[in-house]
Amino acid sequence: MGCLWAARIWQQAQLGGEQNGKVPPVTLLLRDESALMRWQRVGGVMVHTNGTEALVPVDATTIANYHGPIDKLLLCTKAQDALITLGSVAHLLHANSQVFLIQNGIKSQRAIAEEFPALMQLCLSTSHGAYLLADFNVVHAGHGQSHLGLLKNANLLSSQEKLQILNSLPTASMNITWDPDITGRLWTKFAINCAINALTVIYNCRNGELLTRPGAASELRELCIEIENIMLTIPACPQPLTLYQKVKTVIEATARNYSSTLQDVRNGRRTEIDYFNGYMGELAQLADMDCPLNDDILRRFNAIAKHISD
Ligand code: KPL
Repeated sequence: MGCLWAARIWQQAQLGGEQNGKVPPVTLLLRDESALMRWQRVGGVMVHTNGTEALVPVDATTIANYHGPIDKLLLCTKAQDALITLGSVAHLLHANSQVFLIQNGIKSQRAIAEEFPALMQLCLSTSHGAYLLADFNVVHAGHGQSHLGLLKNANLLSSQEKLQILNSLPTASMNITWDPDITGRLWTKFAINCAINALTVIYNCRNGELLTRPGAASELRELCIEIENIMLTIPACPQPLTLYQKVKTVIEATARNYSSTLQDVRNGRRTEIDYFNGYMGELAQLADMDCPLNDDILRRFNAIAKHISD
């Protein structure tokens, strides 16, 4: 996702720059020298879209070598790395910096809001599909939609300011619209991920098969009921959530896809399960509720995927 967004922002900046004679810099902040060497071999980000490819000469450096300041930061880490990564560049931000968070779930966004209360925290929720063919070679697979909004103080910005923010982003290529209730959207998406992702690993199947395999289909229904009850304790979550209907719609739209969590497990990558069903368990506990099916699903998931540590 980081490669795709960096390339699309660079292309957008180029268009804007052509109009006003000034191209704002876009820099990929990489975690270490070895990532930087891999980027140097490509010389930017190669974007593959609909059978065509284009080398987008996005600049890059390591976090350690970047001295800022950062006006806009798009944080493209997994949920579990978001807070610590933000902490590692926080000294480069200033009072008017805008931080865009694109993580799955909502736990990491809430943790960041608590740790950095003064930060302008914009959250992005996107259904664009992207995967890496090789280092810095990204396929923009499914063209979806992106929603952007403020996690806290939703009314903080004027219409003019929202427009300015949207105009600084690749609104057309990433299909971005402003969402006045991004928090509700993130809670809903979180609940949907909790219903789908772990089950696709347990049944080792495409999203669509969760509706057709008898065992999976009944567990999915029961899990949705359990999750919906927990979500009733979250005032910021839209009520009624009608989770099963929403999950069914998403599954039908992505029937041939493998969930991001199953892809992570198959590729030996760390998953975000602690930020999905793990967090759901924490929320149940906070509300003094039991969630036996979610607990059982976590246990079965971990038996399959616990060996993965990175
Ligand atoms: O967001 C997804 C994911 O895979 O993480 C779903 C909604 C399950 C679509 O695949």
